[in-house]
Amino acid sequence: MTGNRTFTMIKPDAVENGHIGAILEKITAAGFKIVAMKYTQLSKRGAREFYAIHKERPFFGELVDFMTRGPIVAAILEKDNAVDDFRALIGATNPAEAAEGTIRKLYATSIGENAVHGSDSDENAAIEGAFHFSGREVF
Ligand code: 3AN
Repeated sequence: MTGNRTFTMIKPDAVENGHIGAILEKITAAGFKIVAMKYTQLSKRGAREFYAIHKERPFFGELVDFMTRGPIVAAILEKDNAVDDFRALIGATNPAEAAEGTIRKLYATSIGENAVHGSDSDENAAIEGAFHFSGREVF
C-alpha cells in the first residue's frame, strides 16, 4: 500500500503522436484526480537532474535526448494507493511486456519511448513532484 499521490509525465513521443487527451482520459477514468498539471519542456540540464539515478546506465544519453526533444505534460495525481495503482495502469517499462489495456500497451512504441512516466515510490513521487511544481500543489 502506498500513499495517495504520485507524479507522472506524458513523454515527448506520446505528445508528438497526439495522445495527450486519450492518456488523460485513461488516468481520470481510473479514478485519479489531477492535483496539478503543466505543459512544459525539459532542458538537458533538467533531464540529467531528473534522471540522475540512471546516469551510469548505457541508455542515459539516449534518455536525455529523448526526454528533451519536445514538450511533455507533467502532473501530480491523487488516489488511494496512488504509486502502485498508477504503475499498474501504465504497465511494464517495455511495452512489448505490458498488459493489455495499459497505457504503455496502447500508446508506447519501445522501451525507450514508452509514452508515460510513473513514480516508483512515495519518496520519489515527492522528489519528482517537487522538481516540477512548487507552492501549494506540492506533496
Ligand atoms: P520505469 O519508467 O518503468 O520506472 P525505469 O525507471 O527502469 O522504468 O527507466 C526509466 C526510463 O528509462 C524508462 N521510462 C525509459 O524511458 C528509459 N529506459 C529504461 N530502460 C531502457 C532501455 N533498455 N533502453 C532505453 N531506454 C530505457
